[in-house]
Amino acid sequence: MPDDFFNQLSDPANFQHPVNVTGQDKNLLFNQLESMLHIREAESCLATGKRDGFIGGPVHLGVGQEAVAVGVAGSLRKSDKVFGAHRSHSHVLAMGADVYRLFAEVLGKETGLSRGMGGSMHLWDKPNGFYGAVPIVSGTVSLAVGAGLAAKLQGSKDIGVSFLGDGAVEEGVVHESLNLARILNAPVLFVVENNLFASHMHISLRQPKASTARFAAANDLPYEIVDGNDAVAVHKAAAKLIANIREGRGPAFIEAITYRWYGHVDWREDIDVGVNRSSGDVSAWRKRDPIRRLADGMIQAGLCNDTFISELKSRTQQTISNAWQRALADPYPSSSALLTRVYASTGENRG
Ligand SMILES: Cc1ncc(C[n+]2csc(CCOP(=O)(O)OP(=O)(O)O)c2C)c(N)n1
Ligand SMILES: [Mg+2]
Repeated sequence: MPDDFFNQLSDPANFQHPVNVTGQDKNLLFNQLESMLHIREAESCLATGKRDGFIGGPVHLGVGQEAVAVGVAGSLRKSDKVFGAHRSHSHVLAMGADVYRLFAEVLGKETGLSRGMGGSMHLWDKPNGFYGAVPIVSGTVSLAVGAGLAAKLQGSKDIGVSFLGDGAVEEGVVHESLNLARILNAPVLFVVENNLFASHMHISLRQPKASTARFAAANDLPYEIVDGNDAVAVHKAAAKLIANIREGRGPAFIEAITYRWYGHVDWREDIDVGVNRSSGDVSAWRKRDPIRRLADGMIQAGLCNDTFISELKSRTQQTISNAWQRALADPYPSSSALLTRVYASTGENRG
């Protein structure tokens, strides 16, 4: 029963066990572990950078949710068209973006992914298949349908991917997008990161039922509900659905149940402003850490040991620290840059 499984997954006392890695490709597991650590350390660096006053704009951190982006990205190509939203550092990094350019963007530097014009919520990295994150909740969902449809009309096997939140699903355009994708058989994967909150409000105060997969069923899309803190579970669901989409069988939907460790925006936990967010829940969810769980699963399977994990962590921290220092030293865009790339008519300055 989907609702029963959802209810088990949304209780943080469950699913704290090591990830089952039996039968999984070894290289894929190491890649997943490295990628999640990379994202975790990058976002931890941004949390500190924001707290210490280096970052001007808001920063929406997805610490705790890394397995969703990494689990899906393992089955994507750079020619696919991936869209995110306001909490998309994990999505762009999982697709292979240079963390230095992400940092430069968040700092408003001219070397940033969007040339310093957008900040944390306007990320763009076309060479790695990331077609955009925007702060307008649900604003990119229909674009992913259009991009998937364009790929289909061009005869490629590429797909559109929409990462969206449980709050975004409350916008009408999501339901129109699901319907249109299905009726046109557009190659699109919808990935709902259901972290149980939209801003500060728990889903039980917003929806009669907490699982968003019922909207996939209502629009006749195949769907999977997965443990969003288990990279292998996300990978298995994504690999299966993406293979079907590439075969021309139309759109599909994943609902990944997860939780963000920080509050809605910036580095605080937001216990006091969260409606139904308690410190007990946050600490229970921290025990369902997707990185620790994959590491434990790999150690249990004899693939690595604790020394390997701590060395990998130190190496990753060094990479992140170097990228941050380099981005900090970069210049801001000049004032004349405000007028370039406003119109796209000439083809000049694109890219
Ligand atoms: C159209 C629109 N409405 C409201 C907001 C304000 N807002 C920003 S994030 C957010 C909550 C989004 O929740 P969800 O989609 O679950 O994503 P999460 O923050 O949990 O990752 C809201 C309401 C917005 N940016 N855009
Ligand atoms: Mg949410």
